[in-house]
Amino acid sequence: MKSGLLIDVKFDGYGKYQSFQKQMPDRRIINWSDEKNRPSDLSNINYAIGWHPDKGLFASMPDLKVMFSIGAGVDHMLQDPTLPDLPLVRFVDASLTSRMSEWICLQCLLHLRQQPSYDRLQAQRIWRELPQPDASDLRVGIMGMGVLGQDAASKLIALGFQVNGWSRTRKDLAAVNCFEGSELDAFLAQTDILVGLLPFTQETSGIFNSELFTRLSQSSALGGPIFINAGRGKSQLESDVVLALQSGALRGVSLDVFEEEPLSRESLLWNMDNVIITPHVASVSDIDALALHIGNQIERFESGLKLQCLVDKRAGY
Ligand code: NDP
Ligand code: OXD
Repeated sequence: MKSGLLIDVKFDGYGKYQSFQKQMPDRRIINWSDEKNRPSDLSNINYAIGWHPDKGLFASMPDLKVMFSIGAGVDHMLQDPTLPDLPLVRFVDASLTSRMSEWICLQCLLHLRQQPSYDRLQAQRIWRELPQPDASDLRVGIMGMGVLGQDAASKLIALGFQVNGWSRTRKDLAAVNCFEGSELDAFLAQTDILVGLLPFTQETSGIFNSELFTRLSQSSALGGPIFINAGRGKSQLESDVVLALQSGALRGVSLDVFEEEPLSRESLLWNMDNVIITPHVASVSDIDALALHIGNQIERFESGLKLQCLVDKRAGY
């Protein structure tokens, strides 16, 4: 039996843990959420998977060599100040990427085609045609041009939108007007639909706020800027989002992520016009794909190859 892989994630259903055993039949798989069967001896466990791992757990594993995040984001994992100084691999996968692009394209199309307004009219049994701009009249600005941002950009372009991208380092992408960190002003001034696909770090904390919303283009064919966020909730100030919707600084919003999850039942956002809420499901990790990814990375590591999808812990993503 090969060294152990500890899973400190509460998956719903035993079958999800079985995916890892099927993928790695000769490895000892330890399900940490099965409290009754937790081993008391954590030696000879070289790998650990987490999302929001128990504080200090990974630090208490004497033979740990590589840590894995079950998601693309690693902010939860980096919250543990005792996290050992070991390689941290995040989840990058075709199914995760295309699911996110589906959600982003869906939200852009819902706002383009005024679906929230049609939903309200339908509820009142009113037959009324609303203005219908072309996708090509609208500039989608994506903040975060990593794996997910770049894929969403190419699919939005295929739908006819104009696409701008902003990231810490400038990208060179066909058909996307790319901006780097210091060019945020110019980027925002050319953005009608703002898409957040940023990781949560010290720099991105609260970045989507009133001051930023007022810098968005005021000449949108939709009558005002739209804000869409599927990155992390703590990058947005929800009280500012509400104020911006009330003042008209934002015309519509789609949010998949929130400062506190689940979103409080008291939040004003639930009942506001032109607000679409989904419960952090824009792109859920497929467990079979995750098990395959982790199995492949362990195989690479054990054959002396470089790990892929490594996190830069100092940058925070
Ligand atoms: P990547 O690491 O591939 O991309 C992150 C992008 O953000 C990069 O372009 C990076 O710039 C940019 N960035 C980071 N910090 C800054 C900054 N301070 N200023 C400007 N740009 C910055 O991540 P992914 O695309 O794979 O994922 C993005 C995020 O999406 C995840 O971290 C996670 O939070 C979220 N997510 C949400 C899901 C959901 O279901 N809602 C599902 C999956 C992910 P540069 O390229 O220069 O490094
Ligand atoms: C992720 C997420 O980071 O689902 O993968 O939020």
